Amino acid sequence: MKVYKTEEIRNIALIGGAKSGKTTMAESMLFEGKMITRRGSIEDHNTASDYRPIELERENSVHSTLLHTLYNDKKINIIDTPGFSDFVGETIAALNVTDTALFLINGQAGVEATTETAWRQTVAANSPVVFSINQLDHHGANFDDTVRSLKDYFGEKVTVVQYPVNTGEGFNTVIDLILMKQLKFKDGGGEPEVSDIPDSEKDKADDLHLALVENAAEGGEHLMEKYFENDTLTIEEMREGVALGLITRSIFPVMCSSAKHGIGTARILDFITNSCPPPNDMPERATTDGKTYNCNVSDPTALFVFKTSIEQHLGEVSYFKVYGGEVKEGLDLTNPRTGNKERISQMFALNGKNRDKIDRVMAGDIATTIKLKDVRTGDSLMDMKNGDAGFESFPIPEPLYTVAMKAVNSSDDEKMGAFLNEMHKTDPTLGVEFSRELKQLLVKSQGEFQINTVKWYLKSLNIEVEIAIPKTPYRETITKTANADYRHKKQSGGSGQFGEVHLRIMPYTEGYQHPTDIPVRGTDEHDLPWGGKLVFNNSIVGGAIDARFLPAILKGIMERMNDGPLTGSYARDIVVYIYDGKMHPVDSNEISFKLAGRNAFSTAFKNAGPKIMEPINDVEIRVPEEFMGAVMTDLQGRRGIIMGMSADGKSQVIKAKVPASEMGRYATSLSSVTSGRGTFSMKFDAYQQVPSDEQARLLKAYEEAQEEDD
Ligand SMILES: Nc1nc2c(ncn2[C@@H]2O[C@H](COP(=O)(O)OP(=O)(O)OP(=O)(O)O)[C@@H](O)[C@H]2O)c(=O)[nH]1
Ligand SMILES: [Mg+2]
Repeated sequence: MKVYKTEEIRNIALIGGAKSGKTTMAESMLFEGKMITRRGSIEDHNTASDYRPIELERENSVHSTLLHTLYNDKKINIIDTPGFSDFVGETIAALNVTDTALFLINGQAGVEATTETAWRQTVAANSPVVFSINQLDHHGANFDDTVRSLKDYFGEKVTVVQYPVNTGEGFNTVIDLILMKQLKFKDGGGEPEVSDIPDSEKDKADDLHLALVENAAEGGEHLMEKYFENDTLTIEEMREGVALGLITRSIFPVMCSSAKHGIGTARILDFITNSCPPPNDMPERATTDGKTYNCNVSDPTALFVFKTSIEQHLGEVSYFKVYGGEVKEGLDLTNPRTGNKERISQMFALNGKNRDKIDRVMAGDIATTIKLKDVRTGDSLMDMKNGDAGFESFPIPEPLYTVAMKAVNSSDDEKMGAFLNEMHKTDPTLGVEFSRELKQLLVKSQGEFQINTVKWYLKSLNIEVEIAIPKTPYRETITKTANADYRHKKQSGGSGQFGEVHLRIMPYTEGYQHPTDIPVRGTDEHDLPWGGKLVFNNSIVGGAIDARFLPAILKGIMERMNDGPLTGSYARDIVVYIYDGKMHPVDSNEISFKLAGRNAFSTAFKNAGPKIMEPINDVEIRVPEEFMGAVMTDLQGRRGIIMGMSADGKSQVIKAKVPASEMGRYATSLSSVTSGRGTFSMKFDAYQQVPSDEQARLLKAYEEAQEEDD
């Protein structure tokens, strides 16, 4: 394969709503570029992009796929992403390394919930966006309505570049407002037949052309001047204006297509090569120590790994984009995260599962390599002559749906764990963690669909799993001061055990004051591994207890903090004063004081207004106006407190604080309450006391569980 120079490369992420036709469009693009000789389809299970068994079975994309095609002597790298919101991690990674998002809209459906999710990722990544309204061959397609809904949601910078003359069955003709020509495509694809705009379309074409010229002129001051001078722009000037406007997101061109019939594809590829920015026209990318790379071949070599997959016969495949210099087979680069050298062995250009071996990759290009020793998604490989830091990676979305997973057959546990860790490597949005506190294996995801994918893969390895809502990590604390003492005394045969501890506990708050009636001779502040503090004070007077027994007392108290007196959850935020006690000259030992400390603490705790605390999440929900009422009612049922509401475009944004224990299946409920239109994000905020009725319920449940254990 020819080596493509930076300016001959275009990097495109195919994004958009679920089932809008991205994979079919990728197929059509490969066909136009003669990368494949016949167009496969989703229904025939033979597309280049959806080749994995799970994708064939489900007839939708589950992973992103790297592909490329050739057009106008340019190499166009395409990352086809899945449209279901559960796989948003793939969209984020793809937008991070591509220079334009080709954003497909289903012409029958307009803006859908998954469209909005994808859009928000382009906002976060600041990506240039070109829309194509797809499926225009469908009898339900409506171009004008769809454009209106795009403008409603995404603003007036949405600019029509083409419109269809005939939609529905037989759709084949568009008016192109840059070329100011009519383009007629053959069913199956290929270059369109170009003709003058018929009289019947002239007025509409002129109006839309003017709107396009105005938006394109806004791309640059010099273009504005040209526009005022000549009342119009040339094709070249318009292309320049669109290219500039794309980068600053001041224009979002709208094209037309039927990916299934190959209609519009050739012109979209033409547009990409003419008006979409090459990698070196995009804003530079910074390393964590502030050096910048601009896809310049003469810079030191630098690449960023945005994806890892595991393929049969190949093992781990690392997908990378080159941000500086060039990468050649045999090159040694350093991974700043590990400090290790990594040698680049074989490299491949991909078209789904088809690989072309390549031996040079220039700045700006995207390719894959294998056999790296220890490189993960988000790592960089650098020529260390230029410093020692890698690139800032992309953000991983907070998990929205966490389940406790267990192998039905416990002998599969180890295999399941190993496989889940492997899945995490290839999909960082999938978190895997064994919670020692809850004694559960937690799998954190973006939704039920993603968890079902995990289950599908495990099943293919003959591992059946059970899934449950995870237990809630409650905390225990106190609300007032209490004293208690405990004497541990045992007389059995020869030597006995004796230890007596008097202690006071009070709630820890920032800037708390020591009491004035007892002295403080030493303070130990402990940050607890599960959050919060334990402050341990030596307030002993007159040598009532030897200082050498204090660590044992602390140990006893810590044991109880670990296994809280109310429900066995972790305790936190407590100040303890050991202010008196007794020793026995022979029988006192560490074990006695540990037990005395532990029991005195337990008694004091129960008298100190003990409270159960629960984790509260900050939740942000986006829904169309008409679902506000239903969503609010549902939130109240979850003990949610509404913190605010605001409008963002067509969506309403609700901010609320909701107990984590009430959010276990929220992804699924929100979807059913809003007919799939609602989306949300969620993040741990703080621990808060549970209401008293809830506390009574938890105490009772714990007591019953203890009795069962006995
Ligand atoms: N009529 C018509 N159907 C289309 C067109 N493009 C795609 N389809 C059909 O729409 C369905 C979804 O197509 P895909 O290409 O899988 O869509 P996608 O956007 O990749 O879907 P996900 O990756 O699952 O989000 C399939 O049944 C396609 O055959 C089109 O232009 N016209
Ligand atoms: Mg797809």
